[in-house]
Amino acid sequence: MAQQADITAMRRAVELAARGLGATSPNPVVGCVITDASGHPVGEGFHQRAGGPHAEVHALRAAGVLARGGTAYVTLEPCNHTGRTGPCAQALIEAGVSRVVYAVADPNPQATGGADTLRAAGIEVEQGLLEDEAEAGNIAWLTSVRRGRPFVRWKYAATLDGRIAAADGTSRWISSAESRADVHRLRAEADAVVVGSGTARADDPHLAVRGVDGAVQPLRVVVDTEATAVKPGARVLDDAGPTLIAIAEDAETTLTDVVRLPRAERGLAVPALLDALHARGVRSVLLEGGPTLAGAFIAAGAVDQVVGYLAPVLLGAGPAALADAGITTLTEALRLDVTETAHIGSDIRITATLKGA
Ligand code: AOF
Ligand code: ZN
Repeated sequence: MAQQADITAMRRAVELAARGLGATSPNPVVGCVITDASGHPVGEGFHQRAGGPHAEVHALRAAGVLARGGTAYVTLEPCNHTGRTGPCAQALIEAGVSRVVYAVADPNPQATGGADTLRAAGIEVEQGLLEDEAEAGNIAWLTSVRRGRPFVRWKYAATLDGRIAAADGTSRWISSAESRADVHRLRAEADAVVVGSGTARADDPHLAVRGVDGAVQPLRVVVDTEATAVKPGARVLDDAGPTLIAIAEDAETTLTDVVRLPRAERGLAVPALLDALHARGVRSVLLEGGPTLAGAFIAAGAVDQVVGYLAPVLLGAGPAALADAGITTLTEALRLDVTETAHIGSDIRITATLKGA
């Protein structure tokens, strides 16, 4: 069983890693804590931006000579490659640490192998401490590396009876101000925010991040198959951040920042859209609506995580959060695992992952 001191140090490393969320893409979030030979914390660090020093390097710099004979706690297996920075396994060996504890194995084929290098140098290496927490904290990057496509988080806000608008189409504001602020945090964590043509037409959404300090604006993506929903002057086309309009190969448009994609039975082919985003460096997508696009993503098996804001409001009529997901009978229902519930303002936020995702 892991010692309490090990757990405390790794929990801190997981906390540190989270500080990089939204700023490190296409690289992971990573945290590191170094303790000296008697177990006292002497250095910590986290990965702050892609191309910058890795978490281990920040922590080793802070620890200096006190790292000798100590332990390094890292949320991800130390890298073994010379990429934009040197191999962290080597840096740990040179610093003289005698033990390395890491939570999650590195799935990146270019960087993996750090554990073996450390062991070959006579360092005691342990894997798996707080693996679930570290995995959850780095889920977007880990999923994108393992699957070769962006991690997709589908977010919606609905009434307690599952409706996203009233029968007459009015929808502002179902969820509380706190939930809407929370969504800006989700946007800030994502590399791209995606909506469909129905949402673009009905709401003229801006999709930029507001109210999050130091936020990097995500790529705003509108799936506008027929190229009819986004008109010149639309708010999503302003200069608050980059924008990409995805349209069908044969659609006509005067807009310039478009990507042309093959059609699917209805709308655009979701895998082709994700490939196009991945090729642009997008590692995480926040899918914001509406129900038709969410249904297309679900039907394509392209949703990894669902974040639902449920407001204590009843409507009794009006569209549901999800439409046309290709499910007709209960045996086909998608069963999810709830990973978190939270009170956000007057609402309940439910986070769930698709089984097998
Ligand atoms: C990071 N930060 O703290 C750790 C990483 O692009 P590079 O050369 O910086 O290398 C990135 C790879 O290094 C990354 O995909 C991951 O496999 C490994 N570890 N990366 O950006 C870090 N520890
Ligand atoms: Zn490294």
